[in-house]
Amino acid sequence: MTDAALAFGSNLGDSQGIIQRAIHALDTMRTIDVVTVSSFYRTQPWGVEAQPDFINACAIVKTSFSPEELLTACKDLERALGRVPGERWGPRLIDIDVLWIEGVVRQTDNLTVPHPRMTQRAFVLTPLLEIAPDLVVDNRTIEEWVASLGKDRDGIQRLSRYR
Ligand code: PH2
Ligand code: MG
Ligand code: MG
Repeated sequence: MTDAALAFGSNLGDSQGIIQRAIHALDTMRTIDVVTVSSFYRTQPWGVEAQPDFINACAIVKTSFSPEELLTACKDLERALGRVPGERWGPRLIDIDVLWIEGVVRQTDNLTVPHPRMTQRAFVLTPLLEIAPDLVVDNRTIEEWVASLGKDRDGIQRLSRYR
């Protein structure tokens, strides 16, 4: 089993409920164990600003999937939960991103790991800081990446702890 970090985002519908369903569905798979889940955070939309606030969370999992299989499982689950194609950076029912996989650095058409924007995005780093502050990505810990964000973390609000 390999450690991996996943990010969840939603800004349509019952966002907390749908992220909970996504995490539960992943944990039910024989090939994935969910180890730790962050709190939910309310975050201001990045990229396209005229859209509802997002709910974001992160999880650490153990998986026997290959990187491509893990990505496919996440994309299939997004569809099963009702995600339909939409605008880039725009509103979405559920987004599940593969952030990091232990020992894996790769760039293919489908999958770039570590996620190319994870070290710049407060909505990813803030939940990840809660559950994996010492995780090293691109030679720096999550704690160090968070420190480099400065005031970009303003406007991020921690909501309830995951149950
Ligand atoms: N996801 C995006 C675009 N913008 N903004 C926030 N706050 N949270 C997200 O998860 C997010 C976003 C595309 O994946
Ligand atoms: Mg995303
Ligand atoms: Mg995505």
